[in-house]
Amino acid sequence: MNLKHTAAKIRHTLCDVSSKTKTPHLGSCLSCVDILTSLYWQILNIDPSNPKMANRDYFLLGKGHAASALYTALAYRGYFGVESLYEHGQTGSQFEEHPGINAPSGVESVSGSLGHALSLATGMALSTQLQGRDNRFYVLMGDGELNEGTVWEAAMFAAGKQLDNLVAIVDFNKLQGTGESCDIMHLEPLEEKWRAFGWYTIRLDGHNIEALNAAFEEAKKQSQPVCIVADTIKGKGVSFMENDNNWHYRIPKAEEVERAKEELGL
Ligand SMILES: Cc1ncc(C[n+]2csc(CCOP(=O)(O)OP(=O)(O)O)c2C)c(N)n1
Repeated sequence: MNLKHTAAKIRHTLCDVSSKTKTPHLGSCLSCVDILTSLYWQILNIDPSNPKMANRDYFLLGKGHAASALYTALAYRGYFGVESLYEHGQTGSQFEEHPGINAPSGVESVSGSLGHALSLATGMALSTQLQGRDNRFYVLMGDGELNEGTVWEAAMFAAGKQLDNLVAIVDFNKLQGTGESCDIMHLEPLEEKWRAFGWYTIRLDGHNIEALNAAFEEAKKQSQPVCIVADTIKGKGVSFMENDNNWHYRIPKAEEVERAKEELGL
């Protein structure tokens, strides 16, 4: 399977859905598509026809404002039809702008208030270990999300409990809603911070799907929690959106979606 093509299709659908449903956070979504593609197509032990499979792996989206990226990956992975993505953000829809309690099949947790997913996953990972089960837990956080103190409380706890079934991924696109992440909070040296908290760390290009696949396999061999610091580009894949933080909120016009489609080679 050509995962680069899968990622390109997801990116185009994200642009189209944002344009047609008038929903924001497109730059945030495009940033994490390759991470989701690696996880959902290569790494996670999941079965879209049996979404509650007892021994499944869990993905928790910390940066809940990128819900559309998760919904779109789930749709292409077969959890529901791609056409339902166009209900995104509409009144009464399951596809809320941040995943809610009625979220569609495959969504494992509510999110939107940044900084809670790692705590949630830490509790789930510990409970799973205590029951002698082998589910694994993957949490995707934005770099701005790391401003939240709850993240570091969970980081300390997870390492103390040697949760070797827990992987945190930081979508390190260097931007957040209102500016540059390292200006707003002193994040670097980021890997060293996670290591000091007792985590095994890997740093990589978050748009290199092969490198992501290899890193997630490496993570499975560790006897402590793993943090993957993924260098990414907000708006990745569409030249006029890349590193332009206006696309945290901006909605593309139909002609911009067409330009994006061409650039994505579709
Ligand atoms: C607790 C909390 N505070 C503030 C917000 C508002 N908010 C939504 S997105 C965002 C920026 C997030 O930046 P980052 O985590 O770096 O994600 P990116 O969109 O850059 O990928 C903020 C502050 C929120 N959702 N939750």
